[in-house]
Amino acid sequence: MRVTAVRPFLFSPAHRTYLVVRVETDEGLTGLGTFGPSHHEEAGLGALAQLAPQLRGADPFDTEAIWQRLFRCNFYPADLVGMGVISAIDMALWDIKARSLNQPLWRLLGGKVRDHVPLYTWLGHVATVDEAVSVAMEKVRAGWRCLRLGIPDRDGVIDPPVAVRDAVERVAAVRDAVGPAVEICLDAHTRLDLPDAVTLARELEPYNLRFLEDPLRSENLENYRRLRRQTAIPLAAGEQFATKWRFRSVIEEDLIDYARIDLGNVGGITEALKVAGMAQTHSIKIAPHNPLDPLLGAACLHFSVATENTTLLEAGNCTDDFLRDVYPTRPAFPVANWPVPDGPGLGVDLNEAAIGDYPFVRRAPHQFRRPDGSYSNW
Ligand code: KDG
Ligand code: MG
Repeated sequence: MRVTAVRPFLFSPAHRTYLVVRVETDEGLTGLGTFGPSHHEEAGLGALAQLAPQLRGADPFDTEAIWQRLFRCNFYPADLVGMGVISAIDMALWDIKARSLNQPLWRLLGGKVRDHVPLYTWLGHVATVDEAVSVAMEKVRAGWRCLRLGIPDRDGVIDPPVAVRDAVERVAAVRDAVGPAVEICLDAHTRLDLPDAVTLARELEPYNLRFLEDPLRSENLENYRRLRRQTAIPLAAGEQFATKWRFRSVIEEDLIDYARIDLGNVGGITEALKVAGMAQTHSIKIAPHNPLDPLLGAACLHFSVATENTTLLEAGNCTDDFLRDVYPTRPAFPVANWPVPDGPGLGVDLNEAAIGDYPFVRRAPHQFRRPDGSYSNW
């Protein structure tokens, strides 16, 4: 079997833009993959145009050799955008491999190590403490057993001390409402600098969180070393990391407890498996980052079924009705625990005709400010 074409699809449903890749072969089998770096999709299209010719005539089973070639062919090591493209291609190649053997993808990754994959769900944008409690209770009544809150902005302004107080207040109220048995995570989304991250971590310790995610910007790992020395709260990071090399320090220095591997950013399934192995040597768990669509969700599901230290998966946008027209087939989505899927490959089909209903729209990314008008991570 040989690769004959790599076809990109850039489209913008209501809430965000997607870049999906279909790899085609001379045997009629095709595979799908999704580009992870949000708000970089147009750059991804360009990077894909440069990399795709490397794939023509390749054997889809040669995922390791193809990964090496795509990563090194342009001399300069691939950055986040390049790795987003390599991730999408890699996912599609694994999809083809599994489909050619008529097996679910997890079987090619070593088989299942669990009977289902525990999930956590977002509370979404909640404007007040009361709303956070009411949404949390709604989720618990629906059967969810792990909830994720965020660091609230106030009308697009992130004033760190205020955001920290607001976040702690919400966690305290939700913990009080749901009780000790329901797990809570908080995603600080890299919005804080070290002093505020230390305050947040320490003030959250009494609420027994599963983890505190992205407490700091990911460029300066020295701050993770300093934060780690000042709190016992479990830390999670990694959604912004492209390649195993970016994970090396946080794993080897035990700076995190959960690696938030994003299969659309890190370098696909091939690279994610390597990071999971690195993490296992430090008893670091994996909680794959899954914010995009049912296609990334399916890749995360198969990966989670087959990797021992993946103990929790972000539910993401994978409900059965989400972009049903674009993805008519996908693993059925549950509440709380995702069963092991049994369809061939990733188990996702793409309806190209439906994509035409969502023409690409260039949208400005979220713009958060500090009170003085300076720019904040969102
Ligand atoms: O894709 C960008 C955001 O949607 C994503 O980063 C959200 O941090 C996030 C998460 O953990 O899902
Ligand atoms: Mg996050």
